[in-house]
Amino acid sequence: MPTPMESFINEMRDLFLPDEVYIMDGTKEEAIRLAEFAEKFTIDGRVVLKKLNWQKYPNSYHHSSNPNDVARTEHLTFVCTPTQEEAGANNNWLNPDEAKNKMNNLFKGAMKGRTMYVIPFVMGTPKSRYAKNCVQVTDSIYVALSMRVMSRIGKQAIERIGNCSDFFRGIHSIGNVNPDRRFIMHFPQENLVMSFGSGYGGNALLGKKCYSLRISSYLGKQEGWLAEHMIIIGVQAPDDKITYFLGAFPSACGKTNLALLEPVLKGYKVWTLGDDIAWINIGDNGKLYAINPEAGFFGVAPGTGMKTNPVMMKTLKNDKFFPTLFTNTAVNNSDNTPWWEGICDEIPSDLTDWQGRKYSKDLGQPAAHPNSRFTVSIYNCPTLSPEYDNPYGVPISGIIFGGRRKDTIPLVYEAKDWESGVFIASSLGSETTAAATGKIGAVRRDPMAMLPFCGYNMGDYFQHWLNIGKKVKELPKIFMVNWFRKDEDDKFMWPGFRDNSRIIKWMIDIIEGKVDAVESEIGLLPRLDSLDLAGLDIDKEVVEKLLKVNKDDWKKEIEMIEEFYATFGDKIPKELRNYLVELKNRMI
Ligand code: SAT
Ligand code: MN
Repeated sequence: MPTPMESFINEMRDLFLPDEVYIMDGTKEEAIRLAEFAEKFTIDGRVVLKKLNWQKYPNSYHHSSNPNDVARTEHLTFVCTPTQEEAGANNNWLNPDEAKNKMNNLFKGAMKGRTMYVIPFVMGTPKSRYAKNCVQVTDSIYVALSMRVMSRIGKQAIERIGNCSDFFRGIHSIGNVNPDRRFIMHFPQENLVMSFGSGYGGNALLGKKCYSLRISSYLGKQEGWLAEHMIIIGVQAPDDKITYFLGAFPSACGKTNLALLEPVLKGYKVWTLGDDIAWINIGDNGKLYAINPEAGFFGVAPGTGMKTNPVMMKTLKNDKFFPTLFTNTAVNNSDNTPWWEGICDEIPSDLTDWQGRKYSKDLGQPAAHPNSRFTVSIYNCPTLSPEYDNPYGVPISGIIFGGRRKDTIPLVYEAKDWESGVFIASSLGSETTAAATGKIGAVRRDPMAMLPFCGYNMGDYFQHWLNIGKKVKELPKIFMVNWFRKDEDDKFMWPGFRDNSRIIKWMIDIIEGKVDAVESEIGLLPRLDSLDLAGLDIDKEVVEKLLKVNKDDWKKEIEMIEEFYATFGDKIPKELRNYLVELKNRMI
């Protein structure tokens, strides 16, 4: 009798008709062999991997994708629940049978002449009861190698799966990278994702957003836990005590920089546990514990440099894990290293842009694609927390939400209780930047930074958050931050980056009851003298402005939140609707 995993592989072989089936064992030798093969192998007329300078960037390769395939395609991403209501206004929906027919037609024979890579993997450290078993098939060697970096693949997963049929099934083929035949279909009820026509990270590394957020958020709802788009950090204070935080930020708010922060404050240190996804469970003692299901960073390259994120630069140059991949970055030909805008101040003279053309400033385009990425093991990270592989996860004392807002939202405030914290998170907004499509500067609502990643109706999701709050014994404190407030001259008032550690210190002091806060209409604000601003050149008046709650701004904010809530109809929990009414009354 074949095991359920073997049956799945057989079924996939019969569907895709590959020339060969290769089951990954997850060893370094295997990865080296596959990478060497990928250096000679072409897809779409492009060599899959090009070796970079290993003296400067050990184990590194460059990959260019099809120019039509450089980001997640939200409009082609579907949640296929039995009813549309389950998927909610936050998801594109298709009937599951219709979706499967469509995908099976695309999949039929799609791997003729190709190898089907079978990737057994575990999300989370295999020893953990919170970890989940998964199997992905793919015909992309780039995807197969990326999955080795981002998760625990191979033998350890095969052993964990054993004879079980309870594992996530991820079915992927890059097809012929045709944007008209590109779909990412989620079937939460069946623990299944089907993806066709894209080789890009979030569309193709199915353990990442597809499984660890969309499918897992649904599982979490069923099983009483949370799958969140959050960083996990431990902040060590001068007394050596470590306080663990989660943090959720929409894109372009410096989320990864915070995950790898070097605090400006003496005696403080940030330990990194995750930069993107947290699975949060209620531990045996009734407190919240978080694990990072991933094993690597899939980060945006542009803007990453020694000034903005020195720890990430060191991570990228570390030689611990094979391989490190750079996708759609430029290449500096003088020393064969990856290059992108923001890595340093000077533009090298001999640069190849992300599409393989000789770079010239006159083209008026960046050399690296704005969404170019690095894929690097978390074990390369010099600030990796010793608790990263702890099967129970780390106990969470604070949850930080943040957005990019030039006005309205103070530098920091604390939610009075869990419910108001859920309200703050549910109405999280951030201004769009040039990197995102659409109007620059418009406020886009992105509850819990989960809008594109919640695999079920967002109204039910808010209710699930409220329910978790009722079950947890010692709830973490919830904070809202805004590093991006501007003055009348359109200048940022707060320095940001390493100075954000001053705000984290205040949070730790609040958690430990060392300082108290001032009540306001929106929550609890810091007292001016409880912020550690030593050595920072900032006027008292500026800090006062940073912390100001302006009622006129808030009246507009509340109107916008009302409009946003309306898109979910009567699915918004009554606790949140009531809170909004109370807030409105406080602004009169
Ligand atoms: O491609 S991912 O979804 O993993 C990253 C992103 O686009 O946010
Ligand atoms: Mn993300």
